[in-house]
Amino acid sequence: MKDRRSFLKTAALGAAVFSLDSIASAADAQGKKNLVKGKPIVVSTWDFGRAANSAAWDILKKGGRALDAVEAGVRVPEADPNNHTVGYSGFPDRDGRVTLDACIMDELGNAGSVAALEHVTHAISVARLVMEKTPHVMLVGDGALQFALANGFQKENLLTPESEKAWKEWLKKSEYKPVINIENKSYDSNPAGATAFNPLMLPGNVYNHDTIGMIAMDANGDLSGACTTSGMAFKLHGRVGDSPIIGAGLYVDNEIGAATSTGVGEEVIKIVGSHLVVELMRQGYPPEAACKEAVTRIVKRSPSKAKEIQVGFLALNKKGEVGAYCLQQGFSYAVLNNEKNNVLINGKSYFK
Ligand code: SD4
Repeated sequence: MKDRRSFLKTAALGAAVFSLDSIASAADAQGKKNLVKGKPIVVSTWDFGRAANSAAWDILKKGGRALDAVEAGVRVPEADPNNHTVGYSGFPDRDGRVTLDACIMDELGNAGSVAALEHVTHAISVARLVMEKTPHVMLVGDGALQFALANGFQKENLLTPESEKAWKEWLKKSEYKPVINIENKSYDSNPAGATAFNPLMLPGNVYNHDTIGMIAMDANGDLSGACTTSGMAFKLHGRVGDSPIIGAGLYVDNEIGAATSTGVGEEVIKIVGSHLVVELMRQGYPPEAACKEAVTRIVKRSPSKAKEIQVGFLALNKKGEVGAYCLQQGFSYAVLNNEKNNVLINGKSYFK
Protein backbone atom coordinates (compact mmCIF):
# COMPACT_ATOMS: atom_id res chain seq x y z
CA MET A 1 0.00 0.00 0.00
CA LYS A 2 1.22 3.50 -0.75
CA ASP A 3 2.22 5.61 2.21
CA ARG A 4 1.04 9.24 2.36
CA ARG A 5 4.39 10.65 1.25
CA SER A 6 4.64 8.52 -1.90
CA PHE A 7 0.97 9.16 -2.66
CA LEU A 8 1.56 12.93 -2.49
CA LYS A 9 4.66 12.59 -4.65
CA THR A 10 2.78 10.61 -7.30
CA ALA A 11 -0.13 13.04 -7.20
CA ALA A 12 2.21 16.02 -7.59
CA LEU A 13 3.98 14.37 -10.53
CA GLY A 14 0.60 13.59 -12.11
CA ALA A 15 -0.42 17.22 -11.74
CA ALA A 16 2.84 18.41 -13.27
CA VAL A 17 2.43 16.09 -16.26
CA PHE A 18 -1.21 17.15 -16.63
CA SER A 19 -0.38 20.85 -16.59
CA LEU A 20 2.51 20.47 -19.05
CA ASP A 21 0.21 18.53 -21.38
CA SER A 22 -2.42 21.23 -21.22
CA ILE A 23 0.18 23.97 -21.80
CA ALA A 24 1.45 22.04 -24.81
CA SER A 25 -1.97 21.40 -26.33
CA ALA A 26 -3.24 24.95 -25.76
CA ALA A 27 -0.15 26.42 -27.33
CA ASP A 28 -0.23 23.87 -30.16
CA ALA A 29 -3.78 24.88 -31.01
CA GLN A 30 -2.87 28.55 -30.77
CA GLY A 31 0.32 28.31 -32.79
CA LYS A 32 -0.67 25.79 -35.50
CA LYS A 33 -0.84 28.40 -38.19
CA ASN A 34 2.74 29.52 -37.75
CA LEU A 35 4.17 26.17 -36.75
CA VAL A 36 6.99 25.18 -39.08
CA LYS A 37 8.85 21.91 -38.97
CA GLY A 38 11.66 20.32 -40.81
CA LYS A 39 15.40 20.53 -41.00
CA PRO A 40 17.53 22.06 -42.20
CA ILE A 41 15.96 25.31 -41.13
CA VAL A 42 17.05 28.86 -40.42
CA VAL A 43 15.07 31.60 -38.71
CA SER A 44 15.97 35.17 -37.91
CA THR A 45 14.60 38.39 -36.56
CA TRP A 46 13.03 41.22 -38.56
CA ASP A 47 12.56 41.84 -42.26
CA PHE A 48 16.27 42.02 -42.98
CA GLY A 49 16.43 38.44 -41.68
CA ARG A 50 15.34 37.28 -45.14
CA ALA A 51 18.54 38.29 -46.91
CA ALA A 52 20.51 36.86 -44.01
CA ASN A 53 18.54 33.60 -44.14
CA SER A 54 19.33 33.23 -47.86
CA ALA A 55 23.06 33.38 -47.17
CA ALA A 56 22.69 30.85 -44.35
CA TRP A 57 20.61 28.59 -46.60
CA ASP A 58 23.41 28.40 -49.19
CA ILE A 59 25.38 26.53 -46.54
CA LEU A 60 22.55 24.53 -44.98
CA LYS A 61 21.18 23.19 -48.28
CA LYS A 62 24.56 21.65 -49.08
CA GLY A 63 24.60 19.84 -45.74
CA GLY A 64 26.84 22.44 -44.08
CA ARG A 65 27.17 23.08 -40.37
CA ALA A 66 24.61 25.34 -38.63
CA LEU A 67 27.47 27.30 -37.03
CA ASP A 68 28.89 28.27 -40.44
CA ALA A 69 25.39 29.09 -41.67
CA VAL A 70 24.51 31.49 -38.85
CA GLU A 71 27.86 33.27 -39.09
CA ALA A 72 27.54 33.70 -42.87
CA GLY A 73 23.90 34.74 -42.49
CA VAL A 74 24.33 37.57 -40.03
CA ARG A 75 27.38 38.89 -41.89
CA VAL A 76 24.93 40.08 -44.57
CA PRO A 77 23.22 42.81 -42.49
CA GLU A 78 26.55 43.53 -40.77
CA ALA A 79 27.97 44.62 -44.12
CA ASP A 80 24.85 46.34 -45.48
CA PRO A 81 25.40 50.12 -45.66
CA ASN A 82 21.63 50.65 -45.76
CA ASN A 83 21.07 48.88 -42.47
CA HIS A 84 21.75 51.36 -39.67
CA THR A 85 21.13 48.89 -36.90
CA VAL A 86 23.85 46.28 -37.32
CA GLY A 87 27.57 46.43 -38.12
CA TYR A 88 28.89 48.88 -40.74
CA SER A 89 26.85 52.10 -40.84
CA GLY A 90 25.14 51.30 -37.53
CA PHE A 91 23.91 54.35 -35.67
CA PRO A 92 26.55 55.51 -33.21
CA ASP A 93 26.32 56.10 -29.49
CA ARG A 94 25.69 59.60 -28.17
CA ASP A 95 29.42 60.38 -28.50
CA GLY A 96 29.34 59.53 -32.20
CA ARG A 97 31.13 56.18 -31.82
CA VAL A 98 29.78 53.03 -33.49
CA THR A 99 30.12 50.21 -30.95
CA LEU A 100 29.05 46.68 -31.79
CA ASP A 101 27.83 43.76 -29.66
CA ALA A 102 27.70 40.16 -30.92
CA CYS A 103 27.72 36.56 -29.75
CA ILE A 104 27.63 33.07 -31.19
CA MET A 105 27.00 29.56 -29.83
CA ASP A 106 27.53 26.16 -31.39
CA GLU A 107 26.00 22.72 -30.99
CA LEU A 108 28.56 21.75 -28.36
CA GLY A 109 27.56 24.62 -26.10
CA ASN A 110 30.71 26.58 -26.93
CA ALA A 111 30.22 30.33 -26.85
CA GLY A 112 32.04 33.48 -27.93
CA SER A 113 31.16 37.12 -27.59
CA VAL A 114 32.36 40.69 -28.10
CA ALA A 115 30.87 43.84 -26.61
CA ALA A 116 31.46 47.52 -27.33
CA LEU A 117 33.72 46.58 -30.24
CA GLU A 118 34.67 49.49 -32.52
CA HIS A 119 36.10 49.66 -36.07
CA VAL A 120 35.32 46.09 -37.22
CA THR A 121 32.27 45.38 -39.39
CA HIS A 122 32.01 41.66 -38.74
CA ALA A 123 31.69 41.56 -34.98
CA ILE A 124 30.16 38.08 -35.30
CA SER A 125 33.34 36.67 -36.83
CA VAL A 126 35.40 38.18 -34.03
CA ALA A 127 33.02 36.56 -31.54
CA ARG A 128 33.51 33.22 -33.29
CA LEU A 129 37.28 33.60 -33.02
CA VAL A 130 36.97 34.38 -29.30
CA MET A 131 35.08 31.10 -29.01
CA GLU A 132 37.52 29.06 -31.08
CA LYS A 133 40.90 30.60 -30.30
CA THR A 134 40.78 31.72 -26.69
CA PRO A 135 39.93 30.08 -23.37
CA HIS A 136 37.44 32.95 -22.79
CA VAL A 137 33.83 33.64 -23.69
CA MET A 138 33.77 37.42 -23.89
CA LEU A 139 36.10 40.26 -24.89
CA VAL A 140 35.08 43.90 -24.61
CA GLY A 141 36.08 47.33 -25.90
CA ASP A 142 39.76 47.93 -26.63
CA GLY A 143 40.64 44.34 -25.74
CA ALA A 144 38.18 43.03 -28.32
CA LEU A 145 39.59 45.37 -30.98
CA GLN A 146 43.17 44.45 -30.11
CA PHE A 147 42.27 40.76 -30.43
CA ALA A 148 40.52 41.34 -33.77
CA LEU A 149 43.46 43.26 -35.24
CA ALA A 150 45.91 40.63 -34.02
CA ASN A 151 43.82 38.06 -35.90
CA GLY A 152 43.87 39.77 -39.26
CA PHE A 153 40.84 42.08 -39.14
CA GLN A 154 41.41 45.55 -40.62
CA LYS A 155 40.59 48.72 -38.74
CA GLU A 156 37.68 50.49 -40.50
CA ASN A 157 35.57 53.57 -40.05
CA LEU A 158 32.04 52.29 -39.44
CA LEU A 159 30.39 55.69 -39.22
CA THR A 160 28.96 56.47 -42.66
CA PRO A 161 27.90 59.99 -43.70
CA GLU A 162 24.23 58.97 -43.36
CA SER A 163 24.64 57.65 -39.83
CA GLU A 164 26.66 60.70 -38.88
CA LYS A 165 23.90 62.93 -40.22
CA ALA A 166 21.27 61.07 -38.18
CA TRP A 167 23.45 61.39 -35.07
CA LYS A 168 23.93 65.14 -35.61
CA GLU A 169 20.19 65.50 -36.05
CA TRP A 170 19.65 63.66 -32.78
CA LEU A 171 22.24 65.83 -31.04
CA LYS A 172 20.13 68.94 -31.65
CA LYS A 173 17.54 67.73 -29.14
CA SER A 174 19.65 65.32 -27.15
CA GLU A 175 19.08 65.06 -23.46
CA TYR A 176 22.09 63.68 -21.67
CA LYS A 177 20.06 61.75 -19.17
CA PRO A 178 20.58 58.03 -18.73
CA VAL A 179 16.92 57.29 -19.42
CA ILE A 180 16.63 54.07 -21.32
CA ASN A 181 16.08 54.77 -25.00
CA ILE A 182 14.44 58.12 -24.50
CA GLU A 183 16.43 59.18 -27.55
CA ASN A 184 14.69 56.64 -29.75
CA LYS A 185 11.36 58.26 -29.15
CA SER A 186 12.51 61.45 -30.78
CA TYR A 187 14.81 60.65 -33.65
CA ASP A 188 12.51 58.69 -35.91
CA SER A 189 9.60 60.21 -37.73
CA ASN A 190 6.30 58.61 -36.92
CA PRO A 191 4.72 57.14 -40.06
CA ALA A 192 1.31 57.40 -38.45
CA GLY A 193 1.72 61.13 -37.85
CA ALA A 194 4.08 62.88 -35.45
CA THR A 195 1.64 63.19 -32.60
CA ALA A 196 -0.35 59.96 -32.77
CA PHE A 197 0.64 57.13 -30.46
CA ASN A 198 1.98 54.34 -32.58
CA PRO A 199 3.29 51.14 -30.96
CA LEU A 200 5.46 50.56 -34.02
CA MET A 201 7.53 53.57 -32.93
CA LEU A 202 8.29 52.30 -29.44
CA PRO A 203 11.94 51.64 -28.57
CA GLY A 204 13.03 48.34 -29.99
CA ASN A 205 10.13 48.11 -32.44
CA VAL A 206 9.90 47.93 -36.21
CA TYR A 207 10.96 51.50 -37.05
CA ASN A 208 13.36 51.51 -34.21
CA HIS A 209 15.20 48.24 -33.98
CA ASP A 210 18.77 47.20 -33.88
CA THR A 211 19.53 43.53 -33.97
CA ILE A 212 19.66 40.38 -36.00
CA GLY A 213 19.28 37.18 -34.03
CA MET A 214 19.53 34.00 -36.10
CA ILE A 215 19.15 30.36 -35.13
CA ALA A 216 19.53 27.35 -37.37
CA MET A 217 19.36 23.57 -37.38
CA ASP A 218 21.43 21.75 -39.97
CA ALA A 219 20.75 18.49 -41.79
CA ASN A 220 22.42 16.60 -38.91
CA GLY A 221 19.93 18.12 -36.50
CA ASP A 222 22.60 20.26 -34.84
CA LEU A 223 21.72 23.74 -33.62
CA SER A 224 23.70 26.99 -33.56
CA GLY A 225 22.87 30.66 -33.12
CA ALA A 226 24.27 34.14 -33.70
CA CYS A 227 23.21 37.59 -32.58
CA THR A 228 24.77 40.89 -33.68
CA THR A 229 23.86 44.57 -33.31
CA SER A 230 25.00 48.14 -33.06
CA GLY A 231 22.74 48.34 -30.01
CA MET A 232 20.18 50.98 -29.20
CA ALA A 233 20.87 54.08 -31.28
CA PHE A 234 22.54 56.99 -29.46
CA LYS A 235 23.07 54.96 -26.29
CA LEU A 236 25.44 56.06 -23.54
CA HIS A 237 29.03 55.29 -24.50
CA GLY A 238 29.92 51.93 -22.94
CA ARG A 239 26.33 50.71 -22.77
CA VAL A 240 26.03 46.99 -23.55
CA GLY A 241 22.69 45.37 -24.31
CA ASP A 242 21.48 41.80 -24.22
CA SER A 243 22.79 40.81 -27.65
CA PRO A 244 26.34 39.76 -26.65
CA ILE A 245 25.25 38.25 -23.32
CA ILE A 246 25.06 34.48 -23.52
CA GLY A 247 21.69 33.46 -22.05
CA ALA A 248 20.14 36.90 -22.60
CA GLY A 249 20.37 37.70 -26.34
CA LEU A 250 21.06 34.12 -27.40
CA TYR A 251 21.10 30.61 -26.02
CA VAL A 252 21.60 27.25 -27.69
CA ASP A 253 21.21 23.83 -26.08
CA ASN A 254 21.62 21.14 -28.68
CA GLU A 255 19.42 18.71 -26.72
CA ILE A 256 16.48 21.08 -26.48
CA GLY A 257 16.50 24.08 -28.81
CA ALA A 258 17.70 27.63 -29.24
CA ALA A 259 16.36 31.13 -28.68
CA THR A 260 17.29 34.70 -29.46
CA SER A 261 15.88 38.10 -28.64
CA THR A 262 15.50 41.61 -29.94
CA GLY A 263 14.28 44.85 -28.45
CA VAL A 264 15.26 46.73 -25.32
CA GLY A 265 18.11 44.63 -24.00
CA GLU A 266 17.97 45.84 -20.43
CA GLU A 267 14.65 44.06 -19.87
CA VAL A 268 15.90 40.89 -21.56
CA ILE A 269 19.05 40.78 -19.40
CA LYS A 270 16.98 41.06 -16.21
CA ILE A 271 15.09 37.85 -16.98
CA VAL A 272 18.02 36.10 -18.76
CA GLY A 273 15.50 35.82 -21.56
CA SER A 274 16.89 33.41 -24.16
CA HIS A 275 18.06 30.93 -21.53
CA LEU A 276 14.64 31.14 -19.92
CA VAL A 277 12.96 30.32 -23.24
CA VAL A 278 15.20 27.27 -23.75
CA GLU A 279 14.60 26.07 -20.18
CA LEU A 280 10.85 26.42 -20.67
CA MET A 281 11.13 24.33 -23.84
CA ARG A 282 13.02 21.74 -21.76
CA GLN A 283 9.98 21.62 -19.47
CA GLY A 284 7.74 20.85 -22.44
CA TYR A 285 6.60 24.26 -23.60
CA PRO A 286 6.37 24.58 -27.41
CA PRO A 287 8.49 27.47 -28.78
CA GLU A 288 5.70 30.03 -29.01
CA ALA A 289 4.41 29.29 -25.51
CA ALA A 290 7.96 29.52 -24.13
CA CYS A 291 8.48 32.91 -25.78
CA LYS A 292 5.11 34.09 -24.51
CA GLU A 293 5.97 33.12 -20.94
CA ALA A 294 9.28 35.04 -21.16
CA VAL A 295 7.46 38.12 -22.48
CA THR A 296 4.90 37.78 -19.68
CA ARG A 297 7.70 37.78 -17.08
CA ILE A 298 8.88 41.13 -18.46
CA VAL A 299 5.36 42.50 -18.11
CA LYS A 300 5.09 41.17 -14.54
CA ARG A 301 8.45 42.65 -13.56
CA SER A 302 7.75 46.13 -14.87
CA PRO A 303 4.18 46.53 -16.12
CA SER A 304 4.40 50.23 -16.93
CA LYS A 305 7.76 50.07 -18.71
CA ALA A 306 6.59 47.04 -20.71
CA LYS A 307 3.92 49.20 -22.34
CA GLU A 308 6.54 51.60 -23.67
CA ILE A 309 9.08 49.28 -25.20
CA GLN A 310 9.40 46.35 -27.55
CA VAL A 311 10.96 42.99 -26.78
CA GLY A 312 10.61 39.93 -29.00
CA PHE A 313 11.78 36.34 -28.59
CA LEU A 314 12.25 33.80 -31.36
CA ALA A 315 12.77 30.10 -30.66
CA LEU A 316 13.41 26.85 -32.50
CA ASN A 317 13.17 23.47 -30.83
CA LYS A 318 14.92 20.22 -31.59
CA LYS A 319 11.87 18.99 -33.55
CA GLY A 320 12.30 21.91 -35.95
CA GLU A 321 9.28 23.79 -34.61
CA VAL A 322 9.48 27.58 -34.63
CA GLY A 323 7.68 30.08 -32.43
CA ALA A 324 7.93 33.70 -31.39
CA TYR A 325 6.22 36.20 -29.15
CA CYS A 326 6.67 39.89 -28.48
CA LEU A 327 5.41 42.72 -26.31
CA GLN A 328 4.09 45.01 -29.05
CA GLN A 329 2.74 44.46 -32.52
CA GLY A 330 5.34 44.98 -35.19
CA PHE A 331 7.95 42.27 -34.54
CA SER A 332 8.52 40.06 -37.57
CA TYR A 333 10.74 37.06 -38.21
CA ALA A 334 11.81 35.21 -41.33
CA VAL A 335 11.68 31.43 -41.73
CA LEU A 336 13.45 29.42 -44.40
CA ASN A 337 13.41 25.67 -44.90
CA ASN A 338 12.16 23.26 -47.55
CA GLU A 339 8.53 24.10 -46.65
CA LYS A 340 8.70 27.81 -45.91
CA ASN A 341 10.33 29.87 -48.60
CA ASN A 342 11.77 32.65 -46.45
CA VAL A 343 8.37 33.90 -45.37
CA LEU A 344 8.12 36.86 -43.06
CA ILE A 345 5.80 36.10 -40.13
CA ASN A 346 4.35 38.65 -37.73
CA GLY A 347 4.99 37.65 -34.14
CA LYS A 348 1.97 37.51 -31.84
CA SER A 349 2.06 40.24 -29.25
CA TYR A 350 1.12 40.66 -25.60
CA PHE A 351 -0.33 44.15 -26.17
CA LYS A 352 -2.79 44.37 -29.06
C1 SD4 B 1 20.08 45.96 -27.52
N1 SD4 B 1 18.61 44.15 -28.15
O1 SD4 B 1 21.18 46.47 -27.71
C2 SD4 B 1 19.46 45.20 -28.66
C3 SD4 B 1 18.80 46.16 -29.55
C4 SD4 B 1 17.61 45.71 -30.30
O2 SD4 B 1 15.62 46.18 -31.31
O3 SD4 B 1 17.40 44.56 -30.56
N2 SD4 B 1 16.70 46.58 -30.64
O4 SD4 B 1 19.44 46.08 -26.48
